[in-house]
Parts: sequence; structure tokens; C-alpha cells
Amino acid sequence: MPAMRRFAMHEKTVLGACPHDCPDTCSLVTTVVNGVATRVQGNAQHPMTGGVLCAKVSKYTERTYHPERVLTPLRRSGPKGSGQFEPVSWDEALADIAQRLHHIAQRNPEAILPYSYAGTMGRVQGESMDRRFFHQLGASLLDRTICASAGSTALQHTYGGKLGMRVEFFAESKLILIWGSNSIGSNLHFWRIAQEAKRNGAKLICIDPRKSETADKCHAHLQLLPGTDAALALALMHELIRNDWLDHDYIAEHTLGWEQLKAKALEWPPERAAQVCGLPVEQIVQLARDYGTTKPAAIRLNYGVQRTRGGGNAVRAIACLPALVGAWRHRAGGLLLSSSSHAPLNAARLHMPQLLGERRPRIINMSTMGDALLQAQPAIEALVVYNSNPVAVAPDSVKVAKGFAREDLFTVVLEHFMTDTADYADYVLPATTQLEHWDIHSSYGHTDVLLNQPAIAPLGQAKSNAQIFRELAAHMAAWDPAFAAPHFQDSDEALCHQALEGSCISFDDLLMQGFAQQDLPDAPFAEGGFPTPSGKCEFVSSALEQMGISAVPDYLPNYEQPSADYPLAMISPPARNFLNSTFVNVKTLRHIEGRPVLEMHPQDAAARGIADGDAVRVFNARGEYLCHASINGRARAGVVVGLGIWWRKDGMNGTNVNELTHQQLTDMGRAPAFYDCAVQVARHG
Ligand SMILES: Nc1nc2c(c(=O)[nH]1)N[C@H]1C(S)=C(S)[C@@H](COP(=O)(O)OP(=O)(O)OC[C@H]3O[C@@H](n4cnc5c(=O)[nH]c(N)nc54)[C@H](O)[C@@H]3O)O[C@H]1N2
Ligand SMILES: Nc1nc2c(c(=O)[nH]1)N[C@H]1C(S)=C(S)[C@@H](COP(=O)(O)OP(=O)(O)OC[C@H]3O[C@@H](n4cnc5c(=O)[nH]c(N)nc54)[C@H](O)[C@@H]3O)O[C@H]1N2
Ligand SMILES: [Mo]
Repeated sequence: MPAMRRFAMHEKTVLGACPHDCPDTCSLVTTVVNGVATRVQGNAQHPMTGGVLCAKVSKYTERTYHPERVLTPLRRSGPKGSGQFEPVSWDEALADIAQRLHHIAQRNPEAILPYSYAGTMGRVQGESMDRRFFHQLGASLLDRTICASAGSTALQHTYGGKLGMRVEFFAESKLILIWGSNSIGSNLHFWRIAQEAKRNGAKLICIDPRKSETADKCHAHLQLLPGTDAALALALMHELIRNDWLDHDYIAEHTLGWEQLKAKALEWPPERAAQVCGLPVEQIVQLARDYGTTKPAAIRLNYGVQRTRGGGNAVRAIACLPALVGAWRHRAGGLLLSSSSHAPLNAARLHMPQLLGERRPRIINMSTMGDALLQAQPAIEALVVYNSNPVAVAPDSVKVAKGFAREDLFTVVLEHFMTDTADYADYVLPATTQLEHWDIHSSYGHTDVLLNQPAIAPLGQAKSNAQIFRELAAHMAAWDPAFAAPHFQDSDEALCHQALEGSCISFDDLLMQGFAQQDLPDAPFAEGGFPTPSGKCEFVSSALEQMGISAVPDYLPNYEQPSADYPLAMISPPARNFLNSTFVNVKTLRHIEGRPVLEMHPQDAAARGIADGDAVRVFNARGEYLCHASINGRARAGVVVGLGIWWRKDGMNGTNVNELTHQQLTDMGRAPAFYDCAVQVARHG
């Protein structure tokens, strides 16, 4: 190619890790030509990634070089929330922020709150220097419950941790229940494994109120009402007992509380569950037969089931099933919700909780952020937001937005883009993307560790989160010498090393391959050995009982039952081409999703004179959301689906689906009940 010979072309590939909040945590290979990243691909050497990426992350260069990237620090120049800003220098911004935080901290450090979630799952850019900074300050602690804590708490009190099947062995399963998950959209690399099992003769069954893309491709679909999974699981147990499809030896040796669970299950004949779940009795009976008689049987449980009032109990009920049939005896049997507890990374080394000393700051729950900003006493006076877009993603956004709009709230947002949250900032600080910084990752869907090496230099004046907190600490040191300590100077690369302290993973292996695999048993509970207080799979949990929660898993009806005013249940799972509210502004992906929609069943639409594509008003006592009806066959009668999570500012009336969700918490884990929400719908205009 003669044109290329004119330059001294320098092309290289750099190994990285996908930073997104997704169970797949892919190994990436970025091609860099003359300092510019031209392409991001899946690493073919990494078994889980298998050289394949989702549509979103294959567009990662489009996101990184997006013309709307924030590339200089910005200071607010208009009214709060107006999105008007002017560029300022880093020095000016950081000096002012440090001074303001210092003044607040002198009066009461707990008036300062960090707010972050998993915009990047990287340990360095997500939970290292930031934690040290806020611990030193004595700021309020954030209870990070917005995603997974109901299910995690449930697993903790059943298995003793976020532990489960090794994902690769689903390929050998003969029956896979995909329960509360749209794998094709949100766990694509698991779906590849499930396809392999299907080719080997496995039956795939999807349990989901929405006829998702995944449901389309399974052999059977149980389209239950949201929040009724515990009733279904108890009815399955009922049938396992009635037909004696039980592994009596496994139950006797490795479980705790069988008599109590049995008594509870016997209250749930399939006919009763069918009523509650809105399913035909035969479907429940057939599912029990499949589960009771197919070996090995595996459950890919996911977080879709735990976003209702009884979400924790539902996860516990489902998590009991594999022990009843002895599925754990086989490496291709059992259950996987999260593998996080397998991660060998050293969080305490990164966080340094000892910097708190004797101080025990109050804890603010991120899932009730609206109320916290409007009501917490003493008031939250300063908020530092990074790796999250709470104004779009937190429940009850009427209140969240009102809280962010407080004139007396000082808000700093570290971001790539002017999100709904950045619009409310006093300062927006430009952060690097995954192509521009170091990081280290574990996964909640597999058990490997990955290293992310920077592929390109930071764009514009962007700095990594860890760098921003290092520099903020340096400015704070002008008032408080504690911030001059060496642990506030550890580089991003040094932090990657620290994350590995105490583990068997070698940094050099990570540098060379991009990933490292752990030496773990094939079947974690083949011979019991649950890390619970009793050492058994705890059908009955005294720890939960002490918290006032049913000791044995039980069905709890949703907070918001359909009523005359609000007769439809609404769920709001993610759109396939977005990742929560990330990628909403990437044109090629937004183009695929089109516009904000509410999926409706033809009957529910007809009853309201709504046709496919009509503008609709979705509303309840909390707020209203305008979007377009989609009558695409995915919603069941009585349930509407508001696919998320669009930016509010893109909405027809400046709202998104979280205008309708509420701040009531799940039965355990203090988590939001996003999918426990009743609404009414009307044609708009
Ligand atoms: N493409 C894409 N991938 C993602 C994300 C994304 O936004 N987009 N988000 C990431 C994040 S943060 C997370 S936590 C994970 C989530 O991953 P999963 O937990 O696998 O969740 P989803 O794929 O959102 O699927 C949830 C499914 O649960 C269904 N559902 C809703 N309510 C109920 C219920 O009461 N019972 C049952 N059985 N099902 C219910 C929904 O219809 C939806 O199909 O995915 C991650 N991956
Ligand atoms: N209605 C409804 N609401 C939901 C859900 C739902 O299913 N329905 N799902 C919930 C779930 S499961 C979750 S996990 C939450 C997710 O909510 P969030 O954790 O807020 O996730 P995102 O919306 O993806 O926002 C992440 C932000 O972090 C930024 N970011 C990414 N990398 C970096 C970085 O390195 N540095 C900095 N400074 N910023 C970075 C991105 O630009 C993006 O704006 O939403 C929850 N909200
Ligand atoms: Mo999540």
C-alpha cells in the first residue's frame, strides 16, 4: 500500500480489560496506530471472551473519541442544573474544591459524601485513592446498594458468600434455567456457553416477565408476574417433594433446616403458585419435572429477580433448589448468581479503612439518595460523584433531581460526558476512559483476573480518577499534613500491584497475557463445605431471623400491587445496546435503540386506545414519563416494560423511567425495588 509508506507507521496492540458493569469482564485487544486507538477487539486467547465483544464495547473508540467528551475542567457559570459551564485550569479547580471541602470538613466531615458506583469496575479507578481520600477526611460512607445487595445478602445467608458454579461448566449442563436475566443482552459470553450446551442437547428455559431476546431463543419461557419468583421456587420444591425427586443424602449431610423448608414448600401446591405468578399450572408442573429429572441441571440466576420487595427471599428460595436435587455434586450442576467472592484482589490494601482511625462516620444509602439529599440531618453539603450518573439511574428521580438542584449543595462530578448528573455540578472534572489509564479487574460472572494497560495517552486534559484524588489530596495537604502521606502518592500502576498483594496472581503474567486464571475446584459444593456458620447450605438462617427477616425463604408480595388508579406493573430492565445510562450518547448504538419506549401487551394498549408507536404518558403518584408505545410482543398482559436507562434530558418531557420508581427498599440488602412499581398509561396528545 504505497500511501502508507509515506509515514513511518507505528502500529501496536495493547491488552486491556472491559471496565463495564457486566458479568463478562472481557479481555480486550486495542490496536493503536501512531498513538490513536483505531480498534477494540475481544482477546481470542482469553477463554471467556473468546475473541468476541458485544456491540457496545466494539464501539469503544467511538465513545473515547466522541466529540462531546469533556476534556477540560469546567466550572458552573449559570444557574444550577442549567448545564452552563466555563473552562478553568486544573489548578484553579482543584485548589477551590480542596478549600471548600476543607472548610466543610472543619465543621463536620460527615457533611461530605462520595457517590460512586460501577461506571468502571476497575479496582484502581473505582475504589482505591478515592476511598483513601474520603476515609482520611472522615466523610460519610456510602452504602453501595443500587445493584446487587439484595441478592448478595441472600447468597451470603444461604451459601456463605457470592459463590457458585464455574461459568464454563454450564456447557456440560443438560438443563439450564435462565432465571431473571436477558443473557443475550447483558451476559453475552454466558449465552455463548449456553448455546454450546444447547448444541449438546441441553434444554434451556427462561423465567422472565418479559419475552426477552433470550426468551425467544430458549426451549420454554415462563412469563411470570414481576416479584413472584419465590412463589414459583416454593411450588417447584413442593413438586420435588411430592414426586420424591430429592437427593436425600445431600440434604441430610450438607443442608440446614430441611424440615422447616419442607413445611414452607408444602404450603405451595402448583395451583396456588399459578395464581400468584399468573402462569398456567402445567408450566409449573413441567418445570418441576424437568428440574427434578434432568441431570446435571444448572441455574443461571441473575439480578433481575431481586429488584422487588421480596427480592432477597426470592434469591434465597431459588438458591435452595440445587441442594434439594443434589445438583452440586456435578460440576455442570448448581447455580451461579455471582462469583465475586472468588476474587483474590486486596480491597483493604487499596481502601485503607485504617485511615478512619477511631471515627465511625454515618452511612448514607445510595438507593435513597433523593431523601438523603432533601432530608438527611446533618445535611449533605458537598457531594463528589464519580463512576455514576445518579440523576438518571437512582430511583424516584423527581426527588433526586430536586436534591441535586439545592443551591446550598456543592457538587463535583468526575465524568467523560455532560450527563444528567454533570449538568447539576459546580465543577465537572474530565476523567480518562479505559483506553487511557491503568486498572485491574476481577469479575462477578467468571473467576479470572485482568489487567488493563493504557493504550493511548489521556485525551485533552483528562486525568484518571486516581490521579484526580491524588492531586486533590496534594491540595488538601496545604491545610492537613495527613494528606501528604506517601499512600496518597501511590501511582496507578503501583495501585495495580497493591491490589495483588496476598494473592497468587503474578503481575508479570497479567502484563504478558492480559488475564490470569485461578486454581479453583471444579465443583465448589460437591461435598458441601459451604462457608456459612453451620458449614451447610442454610435453608434456615438464624442471622436473618435476628434481623427480623423470615428464617426460611418466603414469598413477599410486591409493595405496589395493581390498583384502580395504577393497574399496570412496570419493570425497567436495560436496553441491550446501552449499559445502564452509559452509551446512550453513542450515536450508532442509540440509532439501534431508536427512542425511549414502553413495551405494552396488545390488550392493555387496545383498552387505552393506544397503537404501536403512539406517544404515551406513563404516570403514577410520583411523576410522569413521556415516551412511545411499542407493541412488539414482548410485554405480558398487565405488565409494561420501560427499557432503560435513557438520559433524562433526551426524554420528551425531560424525564426517564426512574421518574416513576420509588425509594422503598428490598427485604434484605437495603436495595432499590426498581421492578416493583405500579403505573397507569394514557395516549399522549
Ligand atoms: N447490554 C447491557 N448489559 C448489561 C447491563 C445493561 O444495562 N445493558 N447492565 C449490567 C448490570 S449493571 C447488571 S446489574 C447486569 C444485570 O444483568 P441481569 O441481572 O442478567 O439482568 P438483565 O439482563 O437486566 O435481565 C433482567 C431480566 O429480569 C427480568 N425481570 C424483571 N423483573 C423480574 C422478576 O420479578 N422476576 C424475574 N424472573 N425476572 C424479572 C427482566 O425482564 C429482564 O429480562 O447486567 C449488566 N449487563
Ligand atoms: N429503572 C432502573 N434503574 C436502574 C436499573 C434498572 O434496571 N432500572 N439498574 C440499576 C443498576 S443494576 C445499576 S448497576 C445502576 C447503574 O448506575 P451507574 O453506576 O450510575 O451506571 P451508568 O449509568 O452506566 O453511569 C456510569 C457513569 O460513569 C461514567 N464513567 C465510566 N468510567 C468512568 C471513569 O473511569 N471515571 C469517571 N469519572 N467516570 C466514569 C460514565 O461516563 C457514566 O456516566 O443503575 C440502576 N438503575
Ligand atoms: Mo447493576
